[in-house]
Amino acid sequence: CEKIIVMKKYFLLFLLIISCNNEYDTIKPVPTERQKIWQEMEYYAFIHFNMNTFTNMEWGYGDESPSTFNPSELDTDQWARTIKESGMKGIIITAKHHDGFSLWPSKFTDHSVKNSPWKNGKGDLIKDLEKSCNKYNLKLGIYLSPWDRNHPEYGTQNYITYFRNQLTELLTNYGEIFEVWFDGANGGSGYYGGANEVRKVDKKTYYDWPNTHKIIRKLQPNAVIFSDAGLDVRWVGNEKGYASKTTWSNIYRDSLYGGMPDYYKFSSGQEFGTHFIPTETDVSIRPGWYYHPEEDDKVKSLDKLIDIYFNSIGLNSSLLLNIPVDKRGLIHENDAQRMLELNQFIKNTFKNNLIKKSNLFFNNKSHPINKIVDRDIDTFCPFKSNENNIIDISLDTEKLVDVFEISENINLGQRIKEFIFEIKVNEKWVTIEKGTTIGIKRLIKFKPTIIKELRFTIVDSKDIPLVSELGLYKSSK
Ligand code: FUL
Repeated sequence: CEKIIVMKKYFLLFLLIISCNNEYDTIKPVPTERQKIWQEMEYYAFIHFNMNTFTNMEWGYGDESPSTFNPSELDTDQWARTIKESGMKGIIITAKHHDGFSLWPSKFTDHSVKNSPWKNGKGDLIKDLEKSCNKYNLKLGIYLSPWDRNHPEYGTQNYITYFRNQLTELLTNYGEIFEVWFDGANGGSGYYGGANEVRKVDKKTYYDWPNTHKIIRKLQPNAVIFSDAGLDVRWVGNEKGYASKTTWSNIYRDSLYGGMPDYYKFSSGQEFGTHFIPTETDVSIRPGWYYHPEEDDKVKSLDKLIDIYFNSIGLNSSLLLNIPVDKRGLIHENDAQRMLELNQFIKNTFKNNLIKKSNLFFNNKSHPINKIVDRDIDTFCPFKSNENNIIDISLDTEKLVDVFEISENINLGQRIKEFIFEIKVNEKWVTIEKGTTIGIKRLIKFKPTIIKELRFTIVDSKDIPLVSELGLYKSSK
């Protein structure tokens, strides 16, 4: 009889586990392991440094002589140190831009550093950068332009073989690569080995991307692939630093392709999209992607960068901030100063979550707040339905605040589609924001106000919403 009771107990426990799991079904699509790791990085650097740095161009034609590439004080340790001190987690380098010049001594072309005066042709900039990244504990990513205005065979199948050979070199000889970055600009006028003509390619079919992706998956299984169409990370749709207010990571991937003309229309993603492909917001700290001395006094202001931070990382996206390394081969003093200032702002603003000692009230009862201030995506508010879930928060004392943060557990699928955020001022509820999506992180900035009570209502959600993190801060600027 005891045996039966024990068996019954186990059976009931089993039923309970099943029913709990059913309550929080996975709502597909969900991130892969490599996307989860990438998404935690949030903020990392782009470096545009290549032939254009020396010709003062943005897009080289492809006829530049390798002898033009000649940095006087190139120091990748200075890049990595400055980037590390700026709170970024990695560096993506333009190994080859549209003009075709390669920053590593590729076996497959003479159009590279090996024919430049830099280090008497013995240099390998990607190797130097790999070492500096290791030294400063940063991840390394690779930008390899699919378009090549130098290569004589661009437009033919032989060029695709060349492109894949170069990709293989980059993914084999430089340690772990966290992101492979493919630009959408493709085909047009160029030098093309002296042909000096316009070459158009069919953007949908020419590159045969599925087979190139296979090479990446084989050589660097942990790397995320960026392009307009993913596979893993997609373009935010503009180069200004602003994600869309509505940002679903879900998208119908098969309807996208690199370089599609009206790509910006997809910035918001699609609620019922079949694939999970979060956006990456790429923007330069100066007007140009490459260094131009006349832009030394045009480094974006701290206020502008803060606004970009809130409108990228704060809108379910990552921030890829470009630093145009100068002709010396150094991050310019003006850029370095601004990068450090932004980091000070981020560190000081988010160091103290003022919500930590609050009373949390939802589902008609009080709950301990610890599980949603623990930075653990897998702990979340156990709501019961997908409509009108209200979270009431009462702070331990009145506080001056101006930033609200909320995250959902995207590991089980992005769900929230409509919310309202309110604060109580002089005994009256004031609506700060009526919004749509949340995703991995949403930051809401408002006028500094002294408050004791706040309320977050999830008006509508694809399924039971899983709010995993809340934060309240006073910005340091
Ligand atoms: C663009 C390129 O054409 C620019 O030169 C730059 O590399 C930027 C990040 O992507 O589409």
